[in-house]
Amino acid sequence: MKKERDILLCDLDAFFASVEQHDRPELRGKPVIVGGSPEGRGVVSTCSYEARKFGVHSAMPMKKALSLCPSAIVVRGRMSRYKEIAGQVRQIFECFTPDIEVVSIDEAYLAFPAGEGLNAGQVIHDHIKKELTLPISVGVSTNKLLAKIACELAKPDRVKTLWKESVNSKLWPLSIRVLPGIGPVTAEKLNRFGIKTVKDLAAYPLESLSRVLGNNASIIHGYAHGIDERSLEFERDVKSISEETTFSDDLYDINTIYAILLELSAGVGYRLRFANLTSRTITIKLRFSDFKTITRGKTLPEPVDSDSEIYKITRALFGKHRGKPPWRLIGVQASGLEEGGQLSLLSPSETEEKEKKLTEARDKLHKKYGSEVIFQARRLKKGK
Ligand code: TTP
Ligand code: MG
Repeated sequence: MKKERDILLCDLDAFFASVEQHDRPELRGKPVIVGGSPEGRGVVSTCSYEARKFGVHSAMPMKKALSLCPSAIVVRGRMSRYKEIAGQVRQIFECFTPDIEVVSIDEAYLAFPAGEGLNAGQVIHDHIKKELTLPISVGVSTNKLLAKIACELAKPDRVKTLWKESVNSKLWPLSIRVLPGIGPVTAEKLNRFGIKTVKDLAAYPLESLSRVLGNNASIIHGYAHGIDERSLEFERDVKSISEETTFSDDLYDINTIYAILLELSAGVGYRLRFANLTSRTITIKLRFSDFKTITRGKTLPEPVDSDSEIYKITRALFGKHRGKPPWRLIGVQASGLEEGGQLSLLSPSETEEKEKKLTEARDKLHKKYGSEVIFQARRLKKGK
């Protein structure tokens, strides 16, 4: 039998916007939108809760956002800063448990022994408020689904539980859209059968539901009853680690691509080392403006985990397969994972020197190009 554990979902509130408000006190209490420029095809990455009152939300065209909230202050994204803070948040999580599944840049599931979840959630919440002065919401339950929904109910800046016993009173009144796997299209389909709330879905016979939802019906029906068998995927169990970035505008500049590749490589490298893994196959993913998407990989004689090695490979792969600009998305994936760190053929001082140079190069590129690139997609993706 599976061991009962408490599961927490920790998700920072209005993450990019909160970091901007943290770093620039004059933005606090104001509607702040992080995203691309209103000219062109800029979209909202996220916005502060003050802006959400006006109906602004992620992925909305910036033009529309500003027509809803003309007083909003628009800030271009600073991905390296958000990543830095995400790293600090993760370090805090690591102080409390090694069992962490990172879902996205600002969201992670944490597991605790049964009965300890609520206390852990409160302590983590308070710790992040105190150490980083950032708002975070924490959902506590015994599975991922209920922890996630508890977190939605907790937002902003609180800790909430949603135990199985409260499914009828707290989950059932909600829209079916809260359930994973139910996007706008599926919701619309279900609405046509009179299924609007989670309660409607829970009461709907599974057999009939299968005719509408196919193979996913029993899992989603289970969700409607608060049942979720998904286990946490710790980095030590995953088969690949990847990060990718979609640009809000088509990107033509090759140096910006190099800067992004460097950052993605460093992100993947960090996560490999964090999980004490090395990778034998490094792959890049490229999407062109016509949405054609390619992946090209290289399998290595010796596995790697260092930022500089990964960057070198991705840069060479990009050079060979870059095709015709502009580009819409770029991603880096490490697969062929093996336990244990990379054996360095260099002496420690040589390695240090190499890493130092790399960091300097990264900082230089950032200064020059960083602010021109708006990251609109969820950046941290876990491969399967
Ligand atoms: P989310 O956690 O989905 O959103 P959020 O933290 O801004 O707000 P909430 O309080 O609802 O959690 O995403 C985390 C960050 O990822 C967000 O701050 C910006 C970025 N992001 C985008 O760039 N584009 C998107 O479409 C979404 C959803 C997020
Ligand atoms: Mg968030």
